[in-house]
Amino acid sequence: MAPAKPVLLTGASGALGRVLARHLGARGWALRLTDIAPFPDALPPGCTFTPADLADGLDILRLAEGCGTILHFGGISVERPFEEIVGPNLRGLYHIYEAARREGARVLFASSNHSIGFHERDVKLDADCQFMPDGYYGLSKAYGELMGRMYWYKHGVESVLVRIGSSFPEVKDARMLSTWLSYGDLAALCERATLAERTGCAVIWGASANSRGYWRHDARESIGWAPKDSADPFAAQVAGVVSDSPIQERYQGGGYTVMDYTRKEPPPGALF
Ligand code: 15L
Repeated sequence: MAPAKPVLLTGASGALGRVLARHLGARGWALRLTDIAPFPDALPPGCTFTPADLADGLDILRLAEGCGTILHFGGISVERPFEEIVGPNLRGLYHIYEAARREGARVLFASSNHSIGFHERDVKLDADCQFMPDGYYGLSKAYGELMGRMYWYKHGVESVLVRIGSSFPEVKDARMLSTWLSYGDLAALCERATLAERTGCAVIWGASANSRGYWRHDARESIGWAPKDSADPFAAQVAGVVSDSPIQERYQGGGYTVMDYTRKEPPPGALF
């Protein structure tokens, strides 16, 4: 089933954007694809691509005109210095939410597990857990989730805030046995987030049905999404693929926690 109104997909030229363009385009969705980089694939029928910079609020307003949902996968998707993050991920997100407010559109925000990356791996987290960003990138995702919440309470803009674990074609290391989100599960989640009658402001863990998962209790039932895949069959292959850093192996955010890490003594127990 295709949504009644066009859907704006930002970050369309990135790995996840391309997966979604292909999957949703094949279902006959009218997608407006955008990215700062050219779209490298053939355009699905009925879809358009318009290059745009998230820094340009007017361009984003124009692109969102008449759209019912914005699938926001644009911006910086890895840890970078603060000055590189601030434009696309903070100011750019403001442009997305202003466009959604003007159109009465829903936003699916591609948040990340790095908004909570400094939680320990042996703790099971619910969606209302404390933000514990593990870098400037994770901090921008926590900000994005809070922006979604503000626009919901203040302006009634609906959001589905998806804390994506690790969305790749395959499970590559032991951590991903907990964090993996298959492309199929990601695409189904975006479908449900768009088609659900109401979402309010929903936080959902973007992970497949991994028995070693770190996360539980979120709003998935309210939008009718349940993951079908699991990292479990990869266990024998990747269980031994771990780093030699006790910090990296201690926290859910893995490798991001040790980037530019300068703390001398490991924190005793919980960090707060
Ligand atoms: C993310 O948020 C990144 O976008 C992705 O490249 C992976 O690093 C992923 O997190 C992860 O934590 O595995």
